[in-house]
This record gives sequence, structure tokens and C-alpha cells, in this order.
Amino acid sequence: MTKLDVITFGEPLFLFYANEEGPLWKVNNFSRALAGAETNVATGFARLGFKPSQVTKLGKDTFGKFIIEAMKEEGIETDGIQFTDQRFTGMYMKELNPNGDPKIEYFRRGSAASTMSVEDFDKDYFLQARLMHMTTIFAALNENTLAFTYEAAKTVSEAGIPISFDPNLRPQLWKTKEDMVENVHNLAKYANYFLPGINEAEQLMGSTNPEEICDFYLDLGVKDIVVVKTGADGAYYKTRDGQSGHVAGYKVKPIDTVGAGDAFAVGFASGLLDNLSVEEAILRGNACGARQVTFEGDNDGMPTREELAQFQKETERY
Ligand code: KDG
Repeated sequence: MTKLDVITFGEPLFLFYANEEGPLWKVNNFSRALAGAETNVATGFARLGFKPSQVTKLGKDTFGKFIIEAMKEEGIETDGIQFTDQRFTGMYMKELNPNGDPKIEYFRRGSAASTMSVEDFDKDYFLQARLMHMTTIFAALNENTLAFTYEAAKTVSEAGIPISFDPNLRPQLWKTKEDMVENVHNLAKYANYFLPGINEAEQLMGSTNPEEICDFYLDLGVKDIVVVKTGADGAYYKTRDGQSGHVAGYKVKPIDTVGAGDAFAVGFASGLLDNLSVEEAILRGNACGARQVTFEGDNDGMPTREELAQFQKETERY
């Protein structure tokens, strides 16, 4: 029997985000928040009433305590989380920059989550889910987290459970660009839904033409749908059975772009779990992404069902 709607894995991060503009070392006031791309996705699913779980390892420290309590409060399943007193919990800091992508600084090398390996992969736990969501942030940490990512992708895909895959490129975490591209492309072959941003696709395969990008990844082996997030104006998609088109985004005034892609993934993949059409699911993805960028934390804008309906009713589209 299915016990979870969504399974994800990766590193939750404790976040200090600046409440004032300017370089981090000059900022006096910070807010704390729950962050980490996969944790943001789990949070988004929980807000929409789904049952998500994130598999990870946290340190027995204040950051770890904050993260586990915040995840429970959001309604994320935490029984796939291990603790260690040998390592610290990952953390990062984020500038306030309403005019573009904010600068960030990581404090995560050697963290508890980064010590996970295939030995921590519990097949039966993963196979309870209706969907797995993955990114390549965790994969980029080291050889062992990369191996964990392949094991999860291979096992879940062989079991016929759909996988949504947001590459979430973090070039600073990979050894080389070639390593990053090769692994994103190998992992994309296990994915049912591949969700790159247009700038990510350019880094990965050199084109900024959404149709070319979709064709490239469908030829590479993405199983069902490629959605290219083209920015505020929306997203372009192509399915293996030949549907394609652009779905217009929502007009908002962004405060912080971080978390937009995670919110898109939540809207899109939850739409498919709710049996929406591909276009309606992308529209929901656009709505979640647009709402998220109007909030400062990395997942504060993830809507409940009511907030989503209200946002879609009241917000103009491109
Ligand atoms: O997608 C948002 C994430 O980038 C943020 O929450 C922090 O996970 C994070 C990372 O590794 O950058």
C-alpha cells in the first residue's frame, strides 16, 4: 500500500537570510529559515496537502534541531532522517537582492548529510511513494552522495515510479563542468519529467532555444516530458507523444528568486499527481514559482490549496 505521495533525498540547510541589502559581512540583521532545494519541494507538497518525505542525515546540533522541528511543523515525514553527533548540519547565508539572483555562501563541506552513501539507501522506504523528486545538488557533494543518487534513480525508475528531475545546477559544488554535465545527462535518462531552467540548459547543452532543448533531452532518453522554464514569462514543454507549447507565467514583482524552480517543480508534479493535463500542471508550476519569488525565505511562498486558487484567480499573466 502506498504510504507516501512523494519521496525526495538531499541536504536540508539551515538558512540565515539578510534583512538588509549589501554584502553579507556588513549585514546586521538576519532571519533564520528552513532551506535546501529538496526540502523546499517537500515543504511545497506538504502545504498542498500531500504526504512528502525527505531522506537525509542531520547533525545533533541546533541547526539540526531547528530543521527537524520545522519539517515536522510543515507536515513532512521525518522517519527517513538519521542523526549523527560526529558531523554538523549544513548551513548557508543569503544576501537580500531584489534586483537579481542574490549572492549566497555555503557552510556545508563535511556536513552530516554529505556522509551519506548507498548503504543509507532503503529501497522499501523509497518504493512506497507515488513520485520521486531529485536534483543534482546532493549528487554534486561527493562520490558517495553521487552513488546514492544513481541508486535511488535506478531503483525507483525500475519500479515504474515516476521521477521528476530538476537539475538545480550548482557548478561550485562539482569538480569540473564536464563532470556536472555528464552526470546530469546520465541521470536525466531515469527521469520521467525533466525541468531545466533555460540558463541551465544553455550550460548543459549549449542552446537557448526551448524547442531544441526539449528535442535534445527527449532524444537523450527523458521518458515523458521536458519542461524548460524560460523565466518570468513562463515555460515551454514537449512530451514524448508529440504535444508541445508555451504556457504563460504570472506577472509579479520579485523580491528573491531563490526557490522559484523548487516551487515550479511542486506545482507541476503535484498537478500531474492530481491528474491535471500537462498544460494545467505547468500553469500551476508557473503560479507556484511566481508566488515564491515574492517572498524572502526559500519556501515561504509555497502556497496552500486556497492560496494557490486565490493567486491564480487574482494574478495577471504574460
Ligand atoms: O533551490 C533553492 C536552494 O538553492 C536553496 O534552498 C539552497 O539547497 C540549496 C542549495 O544547495 O543551494
